[in-house]
Amino acid sequence: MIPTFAVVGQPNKGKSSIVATLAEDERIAIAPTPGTTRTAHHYTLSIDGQPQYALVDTPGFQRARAVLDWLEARATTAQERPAVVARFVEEHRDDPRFHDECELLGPIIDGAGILYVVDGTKPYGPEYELEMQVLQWTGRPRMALINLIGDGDFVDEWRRALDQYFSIVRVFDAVGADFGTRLALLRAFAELDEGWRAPIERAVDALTAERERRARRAAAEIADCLVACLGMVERAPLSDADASSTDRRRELEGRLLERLRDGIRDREREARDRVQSIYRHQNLQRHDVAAELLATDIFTDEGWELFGLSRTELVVSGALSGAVAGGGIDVLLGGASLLLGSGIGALVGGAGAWFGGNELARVKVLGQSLGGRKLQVGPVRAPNFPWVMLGRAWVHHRLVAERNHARREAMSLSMGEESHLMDGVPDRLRKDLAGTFKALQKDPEDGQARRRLAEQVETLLGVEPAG
Ligand SMILES: Nc1nc2c(ncn2[C@@H]2O[C@H](COP(=O)(O)OP(=O)(O)OP(=O)(O)O)[C@@H](O)[C@H]2O)c(=O)[nH]1
Ligand SMILES: [Mg+2]
Repeated sequence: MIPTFAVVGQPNKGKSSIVATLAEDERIAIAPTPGTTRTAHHYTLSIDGQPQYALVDTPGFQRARAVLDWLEARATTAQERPAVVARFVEEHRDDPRFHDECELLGPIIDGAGILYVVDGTKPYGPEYELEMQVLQWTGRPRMALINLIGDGDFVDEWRRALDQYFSIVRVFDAVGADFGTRLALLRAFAELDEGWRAPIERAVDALTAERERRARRAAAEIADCLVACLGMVERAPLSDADASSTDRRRELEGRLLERLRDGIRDREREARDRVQSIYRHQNLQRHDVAAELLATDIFTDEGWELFGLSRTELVVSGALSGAVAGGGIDVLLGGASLLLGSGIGALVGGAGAWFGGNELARVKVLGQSLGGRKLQVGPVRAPNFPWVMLGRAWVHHRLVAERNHARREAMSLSMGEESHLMDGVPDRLRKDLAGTFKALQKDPEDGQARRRLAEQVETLLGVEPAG
């Protein structure tokens, strides 16, 4: 049997939250109403298909006094106590009065360790003593977790009480705990029972290795998305009538540009979903954060200011030179600058933020022979474009990777007005990325540049964003 821990306590103390955090399961029901969990449920944390440990979510204690009375009326010596608890469960399986107690004691009798959860922001009281005694009667290894739900601080009095019944007492913030804190808690589990030491150590190693793998996979997804978006184009047949009327051609360009932007948005969304899946956060909401920056559309000045490079950074990293020196728009037919002043400013929400001239996307006319001509819009040429995409992906990854599975509100990003995300990127890495972006903007199929990008993104994911 893998190390298994039954998470028990009174209703609404964060038991399910602790299970969700440690089992990395975002589907477990967590709610502010007591009695959310009605039956005991096993959740196994597996890595690469290998079960590592299991948590049992249970309903809260309801009638500890009655249970204890029943137990005390039956056992005479300490060594008989666990058997008497087992008998209690056996005899009350179908008794609705003790439904919750049978659900929570069952897994313990079956061999689970006990994680007893209390809320350290509420005062200690004698009613808890009864359930601690019931747990003590089971004779199973047990640890107490002081969760912090509200604002009060009664941790010291809780500690004094819990120390009497539990070999290990820890403060553990179910919703706020980050990866390191979770590992520390797992290591404490290993101390509860000699038999759990080796499997828990294996689990800690597996989790650590898995975390590195996840970052690598996420970096690859982000790099793939960048490459796809840097090379993305939209094409449509260009009729003679379209070609000869400036208005009609501009209208077509506008439509294609809109399609290009949709394509980029979709591809970005797809990459976000994949990164969230890697971290088992498939259902984490992003759209509720509409007011928040991460949800801002990629094609806004605000997003570009925040996530991209500043003008100075663009120059210093060398990202600007080529694209801006090249300056104009690549028009193969007509010789006119199709995009300049053609309403693209309005389409993209102001050209100022693109930091590199007015050009957003390249416009080309392709193929003048048999198949007829085509108008092509894209790829996006603005020098800051890959930086904005990368900055957004970086922040999203950070939020997802750090996020604990008990936390259910939508993601939000708090960054100061003045903060500039990319300030946190080491100069060397920024220069390397600029070089790779330039290579990819020139040739999105450049295989070496693609590999370099995946590596550089992986390095970036390990950097703490500024702001
Ligand atoms: N701020 C904060 N809220 C928490 C924490 N842990 C739990 N909560 C909240 O407390 C409420 C109850 O959490 P649950 O995990 O459902 O509690 P439970 O003990 O499983 O409750 P029952 O299943 O009803 O017995 C939820 O609204 C949680 O979001 C915490 O560490 N910090
Ligand atoms: Mg619950």
